Amino acid sequence: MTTDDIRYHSSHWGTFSARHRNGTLEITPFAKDPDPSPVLDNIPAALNHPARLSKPLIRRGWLENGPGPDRRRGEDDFVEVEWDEALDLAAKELRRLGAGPDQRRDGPVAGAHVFGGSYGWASAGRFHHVQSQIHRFLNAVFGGYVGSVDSYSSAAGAVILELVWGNPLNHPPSWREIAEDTELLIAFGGLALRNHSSSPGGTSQHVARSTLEAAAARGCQFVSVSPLRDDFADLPEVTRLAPRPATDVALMLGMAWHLHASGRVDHDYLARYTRGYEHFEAYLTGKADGIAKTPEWAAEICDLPAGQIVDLAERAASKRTHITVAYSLQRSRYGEEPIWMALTLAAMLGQYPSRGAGFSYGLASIGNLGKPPLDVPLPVLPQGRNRVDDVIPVARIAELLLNPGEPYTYKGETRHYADIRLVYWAGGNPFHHHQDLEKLREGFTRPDTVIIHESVSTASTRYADIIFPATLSAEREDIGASSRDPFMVPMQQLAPPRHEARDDYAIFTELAARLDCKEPFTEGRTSREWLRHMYKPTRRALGQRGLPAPDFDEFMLGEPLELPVASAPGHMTRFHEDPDANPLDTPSGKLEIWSDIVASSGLPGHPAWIEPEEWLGGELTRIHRFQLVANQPRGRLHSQLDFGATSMSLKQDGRECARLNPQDAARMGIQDGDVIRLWNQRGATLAAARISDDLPPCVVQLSTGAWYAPRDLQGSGMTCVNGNPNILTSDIGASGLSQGCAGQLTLVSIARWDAPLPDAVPHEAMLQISRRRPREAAPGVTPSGDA
Ligand code: PGD
Repeated sequence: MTTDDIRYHSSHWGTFSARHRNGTLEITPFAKDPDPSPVLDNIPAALNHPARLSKPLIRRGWLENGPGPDRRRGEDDFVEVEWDEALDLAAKELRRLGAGPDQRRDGPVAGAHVFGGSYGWASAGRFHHVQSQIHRFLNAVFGGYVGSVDSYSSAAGAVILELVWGNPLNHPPSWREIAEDTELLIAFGGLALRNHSSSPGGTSQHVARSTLEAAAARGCQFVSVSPLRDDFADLPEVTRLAPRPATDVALMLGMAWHLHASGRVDHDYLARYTRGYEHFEAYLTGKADGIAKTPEWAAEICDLPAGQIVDLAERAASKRTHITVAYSLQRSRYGEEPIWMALTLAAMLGQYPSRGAGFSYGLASIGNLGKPPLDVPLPVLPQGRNRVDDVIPVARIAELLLNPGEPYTYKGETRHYADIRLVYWAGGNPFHHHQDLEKLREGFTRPDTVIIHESVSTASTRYADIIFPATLSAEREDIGASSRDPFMVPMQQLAPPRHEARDDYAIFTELAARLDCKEPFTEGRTSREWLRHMYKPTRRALGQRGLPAPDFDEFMLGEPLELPVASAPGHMTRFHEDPDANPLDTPSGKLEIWSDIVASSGLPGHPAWIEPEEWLGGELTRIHRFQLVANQPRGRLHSQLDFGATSMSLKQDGRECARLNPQDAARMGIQDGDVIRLWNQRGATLAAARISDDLPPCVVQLSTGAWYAPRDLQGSGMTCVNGNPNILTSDIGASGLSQGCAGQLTLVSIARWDAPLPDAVPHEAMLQISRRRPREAAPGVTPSGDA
């Protein structure tokens, strides 16, 4: 690329153009993005960062002893090897586990012992999307794999809504309606702009801020219900309520009781569009359990004055009200309940059929939610057929590895965990995203072999046996597009691959060739031929609509291409027009305020307040007094590019910062900048204190994403010195219904760290890489037996 050569590219957190100037990559946000994300500034450091992986690596224990369960996984050093050797070794091991052309015929499938769920956000780009690549590869060589369903972002919410509202993807929220028609927007969990900044697959326009400003200019009022002030933009007309974390359901029940007691419930709406309200009403009034869910009852739980709860119910009933719930609320124990209860509250208000009123889920939690759907198909890489009929709820990975054959429940069914011999991961960072990381570490000792593709030495690579260095998205060309984003981006290559990194596609192709499965995996196409092939349906649809439809080469050399959006009314509008003709995709076809399936799962059959184990009103506060909010970071996406400029600017000496309230800090003698230890029964982490009025007493906030670096410190036990909160969070599912990630809220203790301070571990020092010992024995792939 020459100095003036400007190229386009896309990331989950924004579209941009780039050029090289004075030896660095200069990034310019897309001109049509009204509110670009500062996370873009993390990209330039990535290309040449010392944390980039330069050669394939093999864990020494695996190299010397062959595959098998091994407690040294995570402790061992790694040996650099040449590509051919690493590929030969990996292929030999895959073949030993059953991979090969035989798997393409009917019969037993070796993939039943392969975990390929491989959760993670990976990078933008429709072809190099590594989740699609890995699934296609495992289908081609193993006949399938044990997969995963739902996401860490939204499992409890998605599962409950699918049962009581229909697939949430069919009922997207609409920023436009909020800008134009909503009079009162109540946001449980706020509308955090830092979460809106990213969307899987890329986002070319960040519209939340301008939409909220437009709504405010029209007179719309906002209520943000969250312990964190910055969960909602700084706008006039924002009422901020900070109930105890995890008590939103009680607050909503108090509002519902007031609507009931003051005759404001719209029974016509309930009769026409919902099922089972009578069960909920019996619970609300106390007829069922002797406890009326009055505002006073709610106030005790939420630690808000009852008058504020009544006032909020009155405001909701007197204005065109839209109730939205953030994903964060359901990433907690019984996370299904706040989502279901908010939907029920909106139904009780009965305003749902009016434009701008009603209920939505995840409005700012994902950047593109709220934008209209596209009217043309997007490029897709087919994944092939998975003949293994076995998936886990995604957040049950540690249980899967630790408990083969054991039963668990999901959506009202009892299932059993598979026996996993191979874990193959690409595009995710489980030692960032999972809860109770010490338990996950134990789980990762169990398989015979763990293979990971990564661009950088994340914590997860330390728990692998074979690491293949992958290119960054900036080092390859692709097509950037996402189902609700109006621009399709030619992702032009910004730099050649660093060191010996290869594209995931190239790595899988080499392995497939060694396993005699190259043709089914590649179908004879190079990357560019795949892109050309995948582009065709979009181009054809554009042409059919009489819109500009550049050919593939023109597109790849051009600017982002604007795509048409659909204007047909959404399913909810049609349902409200005629619920019999356009039923919802639920068992009854209506909004279910009572669900037989939920009732059969062990949860109450209607939305209810269920006391979680770890909340500020519970017994455990006698031991751990602080509620940790482990939310999404503002300086990066999850753990990605943690070494980038924006992310590093928010750390102290390379360590993550935790915010706490001034009263708590004063009581414990903690000054801004002191290092504190946060701990509980599961582990400990060190973080730099930031004292802030933006959160209430007894709440501490430490975002996810610092690279996990556990050390066994004297007097502290297993302690992450970089500030990853997931050593503290609980690995219990949201409930036996959804088994969703419940990592958002945890009880912890805090104290100033006065012992000698260990340094944070730099990103480039996560792995111990050593040279091969002289005359090292040729590596074997004979299993070393159970350890
Ligand atoms: P990322 O940091 O995005 O986190 O978990 P996720 O695993 O998605 O990891 C993506 C990894 O893929 C990075 O390490 C990156 O380097 C790598 N990668 C990117 N592109 C490529 C590529 O092209 N090829 C290859 N081979 N690798 C690539 C996120 C998850 O964390 C999510 S979505 C949520 S919402 C959860 N949130 C919480 C939470 O709120 N609270 C807690 N306590 N825990 C959470 N964990 C979850």
